[in-house]
Amino acid sequence: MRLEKRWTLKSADEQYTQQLSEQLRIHPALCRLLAVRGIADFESAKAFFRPKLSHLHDPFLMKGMKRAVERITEAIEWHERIMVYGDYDVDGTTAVSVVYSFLKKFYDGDLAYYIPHRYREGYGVSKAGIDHAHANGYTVLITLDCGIKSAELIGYAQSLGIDVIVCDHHMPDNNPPVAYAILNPKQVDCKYPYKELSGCGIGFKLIQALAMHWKKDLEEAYYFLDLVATSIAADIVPLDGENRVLAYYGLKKVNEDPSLGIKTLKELAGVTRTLCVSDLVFVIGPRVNAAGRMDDARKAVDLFIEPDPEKIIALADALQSDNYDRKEIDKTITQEALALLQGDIAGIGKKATVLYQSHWHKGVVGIVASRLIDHYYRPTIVLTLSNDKVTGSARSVSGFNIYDAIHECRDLLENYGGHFYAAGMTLKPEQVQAFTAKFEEVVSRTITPDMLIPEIEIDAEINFADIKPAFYNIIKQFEPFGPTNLRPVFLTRNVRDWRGYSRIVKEQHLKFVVHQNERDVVDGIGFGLADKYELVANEPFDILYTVEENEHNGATRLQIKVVDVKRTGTI
Ligand SMILES: [Mn+2]
Repeated sequence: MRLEKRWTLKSADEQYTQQLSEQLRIHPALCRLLAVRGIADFESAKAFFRPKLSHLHDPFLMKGMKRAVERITEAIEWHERIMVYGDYDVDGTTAVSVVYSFLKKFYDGDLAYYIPHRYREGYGVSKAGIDHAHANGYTVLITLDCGIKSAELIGYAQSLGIDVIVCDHHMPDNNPPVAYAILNPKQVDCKYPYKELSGCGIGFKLIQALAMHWKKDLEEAYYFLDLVATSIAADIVPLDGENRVLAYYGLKKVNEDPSLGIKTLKELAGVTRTLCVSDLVFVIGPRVNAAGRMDDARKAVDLFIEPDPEKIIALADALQSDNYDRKEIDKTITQEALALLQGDIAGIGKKATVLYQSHWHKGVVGIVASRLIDHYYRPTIVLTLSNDKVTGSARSVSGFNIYDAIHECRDLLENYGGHFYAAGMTLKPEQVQAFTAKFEEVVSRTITPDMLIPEIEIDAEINFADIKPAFYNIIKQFEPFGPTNLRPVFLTRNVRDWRGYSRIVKEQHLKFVVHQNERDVVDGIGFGLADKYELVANEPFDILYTVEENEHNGATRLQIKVVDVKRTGTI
């Protein structure tokens, strides 16, 4: 079943579009794309199209940076024991790898890293971790991608004589920890000009500051940009501002001179093409994450900090096999979940999905929740049993704040946390039924009907005649694509099949050969669009697509990747 989608045109400042057209003298649709991305004039367009490492902000603009750098420098001078502590996901493990490896280059004293176990210790700073640091004489603890919400535990560490440097990008609440230093641009009194760094991005700013303070070549820090780019992709942070520069140079490193860990993962995955942001999300990310989901995330860090190529191959193999297990489990649970939903007659018309099975694997419930939304487009929670507690993950649909909805059910929960689009919770098994009913009640009361229809956002309307190499060459310069800078989606109205050439391929897909005004024939592919064949073959329609380059027999040519079609006159 394919869900009908609503089409909306992204808003753009008309004055920006106008000004850019005059200054850049490129196609007005391209100026609109820039305006949609908040770019107003020639100078900002130039910075966007030509990212430079010199555009990176001064790390010392970040509150706490000077104090953090001085404390680490002192720790090295006095040969103190330093521990780098991070979360078990891609962002956390890359952050730990970057900061640990950088320090290792300049410090031959005691340096260790610590990743909490996903199931035994859970997310964030753990008491077991602090006790371990204290028992072994560590006096400086650098937390990465976590810490800002662990006021109590960080207070405990400080009371044991450990100086804690928190590097986190999560939103601080009104009970921030009293740490030795806190690096987090989302603190209200932090003047740092860019707020959307990943956790590993904050770790990068720390090593950039250390390199500056120690008068080292900045290349020593830039060396780690492949891991920083991986964290940006996997943590789904915006791809604008400083993240765009980091991702741009990080991808360059991934493709031209990757660290051995990334290179080996890429080879094992059998990928030979030039990697883009979505490859970091779908090829590298899952393999790094699989370690923590299936077993122990320390394998991921070891892969990135290990100098011995043979050991790297063994570690990458282990991640590859964890990822294989993860995929199998993910597939089985998704099938079971879909079968439950299909069999649930009483569930028809519900505004939310809540599913619970005690035997489901805790490591994949979030992934499964996302997959269910592709079939049943509504806020979704998938629950399982772990250590006598019910625990689960929530994923939302565009525009609906799932964290707020869960917060409204707090009297039935033991614990919960998260963001607008994703959250997690634990509850007692006997509360599952009440929670399911309450969540449905809250969602049906607060969600608007249009939020339950998947949306496709359009960047600009163009004619087929506009699709030319010069036009495409500029689109290419919008890369890397990612959140806030997605591959542009174009609308062309009133097109028709060309001489009956459009056809269904492999039962599910639709091969398009279409024209506008009896000329400008364009071809392309629409994955999963076979059910639109009757419309496409017989009637005029409006079409949404991205423009792609296709290599065939050594020649490259442009074609379109069709996202959706609707009968002309219906939008
Ligand atoms: Mn993170």
